[in-house]
Amino acid sequence: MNLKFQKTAAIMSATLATMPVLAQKNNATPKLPSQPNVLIIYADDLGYGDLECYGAKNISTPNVNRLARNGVRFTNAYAVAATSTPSRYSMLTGEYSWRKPGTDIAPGNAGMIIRPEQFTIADLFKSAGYRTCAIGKWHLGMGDKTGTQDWNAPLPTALGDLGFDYSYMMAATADRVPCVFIENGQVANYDPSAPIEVSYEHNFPGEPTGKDNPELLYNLKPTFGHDMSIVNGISRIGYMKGGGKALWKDENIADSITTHAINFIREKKDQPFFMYFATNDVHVPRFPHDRFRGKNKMGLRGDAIAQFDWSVGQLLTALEDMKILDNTLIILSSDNGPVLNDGYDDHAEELLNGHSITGPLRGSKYSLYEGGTRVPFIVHWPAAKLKRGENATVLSQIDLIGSMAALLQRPIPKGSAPDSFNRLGNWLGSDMNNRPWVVQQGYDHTLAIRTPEWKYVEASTFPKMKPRGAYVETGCAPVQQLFDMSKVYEDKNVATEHPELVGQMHLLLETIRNQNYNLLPPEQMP
Ligand code: NG6
Ligand code: CA
Repeated sequence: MNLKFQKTAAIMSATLATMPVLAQKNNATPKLPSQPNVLIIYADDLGYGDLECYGAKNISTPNVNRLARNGVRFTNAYAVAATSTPSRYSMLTGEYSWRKPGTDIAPGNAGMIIRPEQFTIADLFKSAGYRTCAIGKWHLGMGDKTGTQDWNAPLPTALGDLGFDYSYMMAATADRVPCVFIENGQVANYDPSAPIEVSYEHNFPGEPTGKDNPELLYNLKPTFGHDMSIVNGISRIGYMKGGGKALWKDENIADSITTHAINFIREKKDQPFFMYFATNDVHVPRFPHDRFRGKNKMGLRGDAIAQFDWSVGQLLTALEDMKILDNTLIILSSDNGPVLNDGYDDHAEELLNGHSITGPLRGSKYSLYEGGTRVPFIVHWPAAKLKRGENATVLSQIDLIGSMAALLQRPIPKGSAPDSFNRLGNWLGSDMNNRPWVVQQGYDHTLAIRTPEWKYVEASTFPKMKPRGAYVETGCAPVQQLFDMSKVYEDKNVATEHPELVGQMHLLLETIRNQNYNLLPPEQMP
């Protein structure tokens, strides 16, 4: 790696960096069919080893297999962070979450973290004449200010202000209140006989909790945390009152979001659509519908993977029925790595039966090791005649906006999506040049950077094992770590053997952290 910053290169890159993404270094893209529908299928906590097409043996995922068989299946693709909120924030805005305070795991009453004035992926598609929608798990705040929402009225600001024409979302996660869907900024199926109140500070008088009323937990019990309000026989994080008919039933969430997604697609076939379909599967509480139960030997976590695969199949069938599958670009991935015990007694660990949730990778959700952010990533677009099969190109979800801007031939407003580059050729499998580096964010704000050959984890005082909740490796260490990426499992820190390389990787990370893309030598420019 050459990190001698040459002045001319710096000046050249400085000029490039101020231009819209379209004008930036553009990796080779083939001639493409115009105006494809774009469907992002975004699983929650689905691991690198959790799908049959990524080597899983105990579970069958025929619908995802079909996507992989007829598409490109990536083996070095990364979510930006090892947890949901920062990962989603980064992907939808093209700005690294670690630049923006307030992007850590959000409570269900968080105010909108992406602000209306920010440019999002949905704004981009809208500017190109697409119908846009978001369905499923949001986890990026709704309403103006944390804790001030009146859930009984239309929220003053919601996804409509971020470019989504239609939205049907859980405010946060299934393990956080409020346990209702928000449709276009209002509680769906609102029940006026049961006004909704939400607090992350105190319970409401007379309301049972998992802590005090474990006898009411007829569906799932917590293993840690998750012992506040009880909805559908499952205790959650946070307190809520009311909801009545609007409260979700966990076993129906996949059906509900899949139906809403298909309805949206069917509504108007003559205009292209962009859909962000973010599943609750396979996040906790894992409580899939009965018809997915007991068909694999991994218990509820396996059943949730089967349910995810079913949702994928339903979408494929609907697109096929409407004869639009051919010109729909589908990207399937996950927001972060997988985890076993994340707070509910679903026996995920005991029932593994030899399954590895991260395949050959070290670490898991919350970790800076590869299992935290290296995720399944499949691209499917029959009309574009992509080069099918396995593809080892290094990619990051941060480049979603930059790459879609190139696809749509639309500019990105100056100053927006500052960290997102056009890697469309990579994403479609036509350009095999790796992204020169990928930045990974762990549970805290410690960062790692991976080049195709090496991975550097900065020194951190954060504990080696996550101190609360899931007991997993954070990847943090008080010393700098360097791993040779030709060895898949990161078990040998070789930092002391390569001090010069450590220095270069550290400098590269600092250059990116300071957003000095203009100082990167051309070969390090994404
Ligand atoms: C943690 C929760 C965990 C999960 C996670 C968010 C506890 C003890 N643990 O704080 O269960 O909800 O947040 O997961 O409450 S994520 O995939 O949405 O980031
Ligand atoms: Ca997640």
